[in-house]
Amino acid sequence: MWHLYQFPLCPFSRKVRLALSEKGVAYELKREKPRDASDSFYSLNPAGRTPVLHDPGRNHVLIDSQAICEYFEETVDKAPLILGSALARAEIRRLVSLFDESFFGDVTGPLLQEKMKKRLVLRSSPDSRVLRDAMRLAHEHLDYVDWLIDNHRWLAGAQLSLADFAAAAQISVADYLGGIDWAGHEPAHAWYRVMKSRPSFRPLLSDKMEGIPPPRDYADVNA
Ligand SMILES: N[C@@H](CCC(=O)N[C@@H](CS)C(=O)NCC(=O)O)C(=O)O
Repeated sequence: MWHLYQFPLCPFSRKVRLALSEKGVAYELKREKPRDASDSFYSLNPAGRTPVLHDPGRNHVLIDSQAICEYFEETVDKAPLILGSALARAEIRRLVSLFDESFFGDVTGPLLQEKMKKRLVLRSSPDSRVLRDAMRLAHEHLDYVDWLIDNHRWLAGAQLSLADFAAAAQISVADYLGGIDWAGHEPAHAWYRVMKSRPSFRPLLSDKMEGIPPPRDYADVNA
């Protein structure tokens, strides 16, 4: 059985949880605090970052959400997530990287720093200027999601793909931290409601970070 080392608001671990669940791969969650992790976690990943997937029986270790998702894409036939022609697969990977890097760098990362790390680790107040900037940039990213959904059924085209799960994973963490305002983003909001109502999403929505309650509508699939 695979063990997934993660914490509830790690968007990259959420992306892996969604992909594993869609593909029907069984795993057990192991809670880890990046940068304040146990020695056994550092021995699996000296970089101290989540997610890490470990199969203790075979001593296989997979690190990095994209490497993990690609591994299961290559080894599990069920529910292909990087699919279609070479051109279509390149578009899926482009969008995954856009959300993993730009959305995380602009929105999820600053929100996690200001609303989670400062509260739980540094015991300081969030910087309202950083929060305002993150929310402004979230609107710009959601404008792009609106445009994609106005032009295709799913983010990367006609098929549900890893691009949708990578984006929804980032957005779900930003939403938990109060950084998403759906006003003016009806196409993106309708797409996100569909993502939220997938069975693979349910366990994520019920997961809580102690000391940081989510907004009232966060787990409501109709909200
Ligand atoms: N590219 C990596 C990013 C992983 C990452 O940044 N994880 C964060 C938690 S969400 C982390 O462990 N941060 C601690 C650190 O960078 O020291 C992936 O996709 O897995």
